Amino acid sequence: MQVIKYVFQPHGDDRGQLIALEENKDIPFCIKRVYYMYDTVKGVVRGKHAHKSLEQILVCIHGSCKVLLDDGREKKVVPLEKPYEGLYISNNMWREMYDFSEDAVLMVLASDYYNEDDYIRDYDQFLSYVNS
Ligand code: T46
Repeated sequence: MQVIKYVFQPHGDDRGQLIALEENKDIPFCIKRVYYMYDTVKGVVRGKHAHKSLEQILVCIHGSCKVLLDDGREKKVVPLEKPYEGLYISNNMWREMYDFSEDAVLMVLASDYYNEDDYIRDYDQFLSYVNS
């Protein structure tokens, strides 16, 4: 499995840092939705699903967390701890986000609107789906 992590170019000056993300340029798809999670309860595991067609980029803009990626054959753990790094998650990829620091803010840029029908929330169903 190839892990795709983008390193965004900050526009830094003597005031600090600024990162701009443009669709189809810094982000490899049209951004239809942005959401973020914060105040994540210690020990919690979020995600635990895959998407049939959604593509996303995860950026931990504050604090840190880990992301488990699973394509049905191989699993990889990717730490997210820099506000200038973005983890690309393709469709057909099981993901779990965990080990959130208390101050973590995880922002997600998504290629489509929220659609519950795009989710595969059962792991065995995911395995059948990707192996079919
Ligand atoms: C994903 C990972 C990285 C909405 O109403 N609109 C939205 O756009 C989203 C993402 C969620 N919701 C509602 C649905 C649930 O009632 O917010 C609640 C929590 O969503 P969920 O349990 O799906 O959150 P996570 O953290 O398990 O997963 C989310 C995304 O849903 C998912 O697409 O890939 O983050």
